[in-house]
Formats: sequence, structure tokens, C-alpha cells
Amino acid sequence: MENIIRIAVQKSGRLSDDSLGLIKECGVKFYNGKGKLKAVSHNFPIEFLFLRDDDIPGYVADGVADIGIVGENELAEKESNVTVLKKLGFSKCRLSLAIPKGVDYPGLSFFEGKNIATSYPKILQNYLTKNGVNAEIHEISGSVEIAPSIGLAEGICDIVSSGSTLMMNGLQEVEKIFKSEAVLIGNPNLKDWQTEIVEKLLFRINAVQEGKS
Ligand code: PRT
Ligand code: ZN
Repeated sequence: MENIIRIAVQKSGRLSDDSLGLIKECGVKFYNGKGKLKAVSHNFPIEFLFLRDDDIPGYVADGVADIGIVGENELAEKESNVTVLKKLGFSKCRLSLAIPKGVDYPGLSFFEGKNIATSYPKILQNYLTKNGVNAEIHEISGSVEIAPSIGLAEGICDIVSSGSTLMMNGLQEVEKIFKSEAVLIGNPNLKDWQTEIVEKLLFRINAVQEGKS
């Protein structure tokens, strides 16, 4: 079999459509049947692995996939050993601290000794440490926005895009702690022939992006 590289992309979710859309705009053709976990292109030496976004940094660091597309938030949280090859400009969002609406906010000291619910404990801990705040972090995997209303935490740290989820849950955004967008990541130890293929793909991605700007 000829040499091909593997790219890890999100199976379904907020990154999937734009990730696959970008690859298609690069002229890379493939068939991804519903529910399929793998696909091979028939006009470019690349194979697709469809995964949960949480697993993408780890698979690329381990070399199971050579490259991948993931949000910078997920990448920072996993602290995996990968190289960021290119910022892709989609799936933009931020990680923010939020507290119930109407509660007075004097500044970061508000969180001293308080409980904060989040799915991003590492990014949050780094931020709190850097700012000299001691707070208790409660890691939960979803529906973080309801934590204050059920008495689990005084504040939350979660992804914000338009802000409407916070508003619907009676919360106010008080600190923006991390900015994120989708990035193309790569294993740091690619062989020369793999790097050559990645460079070809990057050349096409750059052309697509320049065509848009
Ligand atoms: O199943 P899998 O694990 O693969 O997916 P997932 O559910 O973990 O992630 P998914 O598909 O929701 O998001 C993938 C990535 O998209 C995230 O890691 C971010 O990098 C990026 N992204 C961009 C977002 C948002 N925008 C976003 N708005 N991820 C999540 N949200 C959620 C957020 O959690 C909150 O509940 O949307 C809500 C806030 O949105 P607004 O517009 O109401 O502020
Ligand atoms: Zn996920």
C-alpha cells in the first residue's frame, strides 16, 4: 500500500462540519458514510479517523493519528505533546468565568474560597494560580451552567460563544480567561515522507484561506 497519513477529526459536533468542509475545499475527496469511523481519500494520500474531540490531542501525541483538528481549549486542557501547525479560524469561542446575575462582582477576589464548576479544570487552575486566587474546582463533564442554581458552586467556568446560554441560565460573564479557535495539530515526530504530505495539505489550506480573505 502507498504511504498515507492519518488525520483525526471530530465525528460529530461543533467542529465536524467546518473541519470536513475545509478538507473538501482543499480538493480532497472521500466518502464518509453515516456512522463510519474511518474513511480513505481516493485522490489524496490521507485517511480519516472520526473521533470525540477530547481524544484527538492524545491520539495525535501518540502517533495513532499524524495530524488532527481540534479546539485550542481542548488542546490546552489535555496538555498533550503536539505541534500547532495552523490556526484555522473557525469554531471561535472563549472560556469565561460566570456568576449568577445580580450578584455583586468586586473582581477576581470574588472567587477566593469559593466553588467553581467546570469541564476545564487544568486551564482554570492555571489561571487561578497565575492570579493568586485559591478556589475549589469541581470538575463536571456537562451542563455546567446549572451548577450555581442547584447549589453545587458559586460560579462556573465554561465555553461562551454568543452568550445566550449564560443568559438563559441567569448567569453573567465576569472574566474571559482563554480564547479559542480550531487548529490543525501534528505529531512532533513525523517522518520526512509524512511531513511532505502534511506540507502539501497545508499549502492547499493556505490557498483556500487566502481565497477567502
Ligand atoms: O462529542 P464530542 O466530545 O466530540 O464533542 P463535545 O460535545 O465535547 O464538543 P462540541 O462539539 O460541543 O464542541 C467542540 C468544540 O467547539 C469545543 O471544544 C470548542 O472549541 C468549540 N466551540 C465553539 C464550542 C462553542 N463554540 C460553544 N458555544 N463548544 C461548546 N459551546 C457550548 C458551550 O459549552 C455552552 O454550553 O455552547 C454553549 C455556549 O454557547 P452560546 O452561544 O450560548 O454562548
Ligand atoms: Zn468533547
